[in-house]
Amino acid sequence: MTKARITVLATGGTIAGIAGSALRHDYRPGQIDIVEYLSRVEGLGLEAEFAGHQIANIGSEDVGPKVWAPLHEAILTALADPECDGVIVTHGTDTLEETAFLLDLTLPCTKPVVLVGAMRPADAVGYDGLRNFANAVRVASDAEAAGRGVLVVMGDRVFAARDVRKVRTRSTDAFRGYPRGSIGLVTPSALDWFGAPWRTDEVARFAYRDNLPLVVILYVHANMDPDLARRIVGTDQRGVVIAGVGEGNLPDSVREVLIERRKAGVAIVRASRVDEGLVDREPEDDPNGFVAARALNPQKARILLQLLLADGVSEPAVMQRAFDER
Ligand code: DAS
Repeated sequence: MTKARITVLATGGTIAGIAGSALRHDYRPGQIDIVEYLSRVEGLGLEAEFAGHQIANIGSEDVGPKVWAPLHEAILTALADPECDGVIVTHGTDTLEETAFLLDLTLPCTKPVVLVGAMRPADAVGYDGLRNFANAVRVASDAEAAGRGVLVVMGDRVFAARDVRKVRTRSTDAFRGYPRGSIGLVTPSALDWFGAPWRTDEVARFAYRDNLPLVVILYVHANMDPDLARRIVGTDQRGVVIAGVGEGNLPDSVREVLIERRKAGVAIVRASRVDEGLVDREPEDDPNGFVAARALNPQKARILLQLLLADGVSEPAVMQRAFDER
């Protein structure tokens, strides 16, 4: 069997982290470089050849355009390389869903692109990083993985980037997919897909840009002071994502502030602070000019809104179509 040729792009995180003792909980992310990491992988006997590149070596709480720009460029180079069958990105788990979704929206769906992390550092009892990586290799080596957008492999599951989110702070089973759940199950020796690819050979939905427009997330809570909303939502940002209560609800007094801001040209998207928070349009959205985030959580809704604004989209109806897309 010919070995798959996988490009591995390392950004840091717990998967490359070291605690210094198998019994310690605290650890430092991004301590193992890609050369050392791939030397540890060699012992697993995986059916793949690796070309490793170090993009960064940091905790993902610090990931932003300084990582995204070289990462996006390196993935495009790998996708264009006939000697590359698939791409794996090793990444911290804290903002993994945001990097995965940004890439999902700004890359073509021609070859597998898989993000993977770990919940325990490399010297922990029960380190999950090698298993997650071996699973990611199985997915990135499978031609059936293309045409599904960017994928995330964690805890023996395969998630679509649009669906995945971190739901636990401390568990090797920390990720869920919503609304689709996982789109496949994977172990180092088996891979089962649920359903066929749905974006085969699709071009990138948006251009990648470094300087995305400023969009804030407004977290709604009981007894919220409308003046707080007025202070947070100035007119210097181009958009606001509301992490609303329930199905994207907010106090009338705060809604009035946001209607004012909408009239001043600020784009308003209603999402939910609820984990599996589906937010559909409500009748008032039309006159208010608001957009419903549908199944996207606030942090992902923010990324999609930034890309729409960067593309010059201002009409709520056009924005809504992008939020309705799968
Ligand atoms: N260190 C955090 C991060 O880099 C957690 C992790 O990697 O899992 O996201």
